[in-house]
Amino acid sequence: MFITVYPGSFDPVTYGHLDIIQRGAKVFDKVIVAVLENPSKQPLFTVEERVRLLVEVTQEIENVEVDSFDGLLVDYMRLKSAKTIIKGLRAVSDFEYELQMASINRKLNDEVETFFMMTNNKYSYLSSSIVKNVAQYRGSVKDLVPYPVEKALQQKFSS
Ligand code: COD
Repeated sequence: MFITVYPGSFDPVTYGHLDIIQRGAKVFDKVIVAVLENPSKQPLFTVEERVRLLVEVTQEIENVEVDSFDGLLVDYMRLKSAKTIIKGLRAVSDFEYELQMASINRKLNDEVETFFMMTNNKYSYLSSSIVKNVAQYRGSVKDLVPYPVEKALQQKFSS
């Protein structure tokens, strides 16, 4: 069975992420969407909230599992018996960072292979940060994130 891990912050999940998950699920037997629990970052959503939203928006894709992890990605992958990582690429700026990440992950475990999926042109400008920015100033995020995320953002910024 070909298990792949799609790691990220997903703070929150956007249509750009979801597109990568849907396409990844067509290529691999199982996609584990792994939310990083990063104590050095100050996320808008807790890890539990991010996992819950991901579960909700991926519930119709049979071979997708949502989980969270902390520490090194390669250690988490060993735990899950996964040998591949999928990442999304939007622009050249993503490439530099992702090349560095793929190289260090390979250095830490030379059996790990990173696969890159080009962004869907519709979502090439989309990031969680942009979504949070728009939502914070009460702009419409309807076309940027699934409905449960839109609602969760409204709740965050109204409280
Ligand atoms: N279209 C296509 N892809 C997209 C889009 C979009 N619109 N938006 C985001 N993506 C892709 C990103 O390129 C990325 O591949 C993925 O989706 C997740 O994005 P984010 O922004 O939610 O998550 P990141 O980039 O903050 O996640 C970073 C990781 C958690 C993957 C990374 O920090 C990590 O692996 N940390 C674990 C510690 C570790 O092992 N570090 C390596 C050794 S130092």
